[in-house]
Amino acid sequence: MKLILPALTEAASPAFTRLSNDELARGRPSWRPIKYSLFPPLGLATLAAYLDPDLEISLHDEHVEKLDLDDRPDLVVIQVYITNAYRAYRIADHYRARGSYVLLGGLHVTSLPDEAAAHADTIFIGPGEHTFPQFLRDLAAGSPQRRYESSVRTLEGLPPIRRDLIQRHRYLVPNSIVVSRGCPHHCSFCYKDAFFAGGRSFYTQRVDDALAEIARLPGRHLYFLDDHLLGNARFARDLFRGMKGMGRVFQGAATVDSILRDDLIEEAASAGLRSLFVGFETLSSSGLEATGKRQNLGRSYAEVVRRLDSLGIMINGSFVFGLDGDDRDVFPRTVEWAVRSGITTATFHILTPYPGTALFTDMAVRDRIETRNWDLYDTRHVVYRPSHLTPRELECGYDWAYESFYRWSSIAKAAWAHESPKHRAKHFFYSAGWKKFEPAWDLVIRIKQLSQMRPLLEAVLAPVAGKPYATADRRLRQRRGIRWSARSSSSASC
Ligand code: B12
Ligand code: SF4
Repeated sequence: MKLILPALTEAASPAFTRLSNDELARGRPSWRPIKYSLFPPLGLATLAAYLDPDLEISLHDEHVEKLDLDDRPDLVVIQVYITNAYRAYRIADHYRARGSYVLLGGLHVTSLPDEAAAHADTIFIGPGEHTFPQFLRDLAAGSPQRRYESSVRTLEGLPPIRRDLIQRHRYLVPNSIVVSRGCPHHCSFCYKDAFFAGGRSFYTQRVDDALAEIARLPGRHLYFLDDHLLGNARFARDLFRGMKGMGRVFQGAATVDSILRDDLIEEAASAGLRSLFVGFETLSSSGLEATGKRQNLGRSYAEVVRRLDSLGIMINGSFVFGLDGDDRDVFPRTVEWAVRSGITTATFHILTPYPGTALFTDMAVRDRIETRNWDLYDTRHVVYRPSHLTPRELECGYDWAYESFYRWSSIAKAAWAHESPKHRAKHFFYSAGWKKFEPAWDLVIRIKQLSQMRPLLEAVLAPVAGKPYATADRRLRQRRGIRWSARSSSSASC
């Protein structure tokens, strides 16, 4: 049995570039090996847990290794994202021609089941935690179905993820983990509502199970890939309290409103949260309104930054360009704000209407979808007709935003926005390390020494002279009405 995460076209054939001459002339940022050597295929390792442990199973991630396609496995399980869809279909066709039974599942299969069905013996719609074991039972009984749709949604009683199948040394962050699925919000551009249609769209593990999974992970560093780690406040609070004292440093993602709400973020900081992906998306309220991102409306982004900063939590800000109100000013306005605010790293996206989303349906009705070449749905290309920008202006503005945000002078300026020299230094090294040393990362990946870089990552994520712990715990105590004093701090369990 073989489980495969195919790579997107660009990664599978680096020698071949799909950039047009115009793009090449503009020196568009291209394939970044380090981005694809971050996380292992967690979804497939999750599914592998349902297989008989005595079976011969192999798990392959084409982003980090060359696939051997000369074998003839009985069963091939392939995960399909939008940008790897064509590659996934080619691999599926190849194995079916060799007599293997091929399963396709994942986000893109869920969005476009009929497209995927042409390349598979069986397809899976939605999360696989219940449909995959059902399929295995049907297969054993000799009656596998052509199509399975997930409707039962729970993470209770999951078998432990088969992390033994993951080649840890190939990843900078092998300890990726998800303790919930989905999100309580409904942004019109997000994959979430389509993927979780037909059942619950936000649910968590039991806290004890999540803590047990964390305890199984070696090392200190964790990356929570949950869409919204603070989405269920009670669950998150119990999780963070359980994590206190585990000595972890971790990264995750959360929304603007959840950062400002009560003291959950302090709990997270004192459990070890050191960097957070925050969906700011746009500085325009009409843009937020139009995309259904109401949880950001009327919230002070400056206060979000100030709060995270005071806890020593670095910020990876996410921003989308090409919303209907966006004109040429959106690029300098956004970058200027991000640099001035001291955002540590920025992820810019060109608005991308994924099939299945409300955004896609709306654009299709208005005949604004310009291409259905899924390779281009990578948030770097314009695939629809923007309203106040030409596609070229949008792509150039996006490239300019990256170039401008990660210029040395901008990194220095953003780092300088923090109060303490240590925080400034940490910002500077993290941001520069991520974007300014591409050839060095490539070399480390080529010589298979990525795991040697993990202690460095942990060091950068270490608290700034214990400040975040102290600040977070002091605030928690103040909120709970406990007087803070030097004596109580030395005897406290925190
Ligand atoms: C980590 C991550 C990455 C990582 C690596 C992915 C990896 N190694 O798995 C990196 C940084 C490389 C990455 C890159 C990109 N990503 Co990404 N990424 C994610 C993220 C945050 C987590 C994925 C994850 O591990 N989820 C947890 C596991 C448990 O769930 P899962 O993988 O979906 O697997 C479950 C089901 O899908 C299903 N399943 C999957 N395959 C199969 C197969 C079978 C047979 C069955 C039965 C079931 C099944 O069962 C699994 C268990 O429930 C998701 C957001 C999210 N919450 O999922 C975005 C996400 C998947 N990424 C997205 C995008 C757009 C991209 C990029 C194109 C864009 C960009 N600008 O970076 C690139 C290209 C990706 C590619 N290879 O083609 C979109 C996908 C949209 C879509 N409709 O496909 C998402 C949803 C983000 C978003 N909110 O828009 N990504
Ligand atoms: S808050 Fe994030 S994960 Fe949730 S629906 Fe909006 S974009 Fe998707």
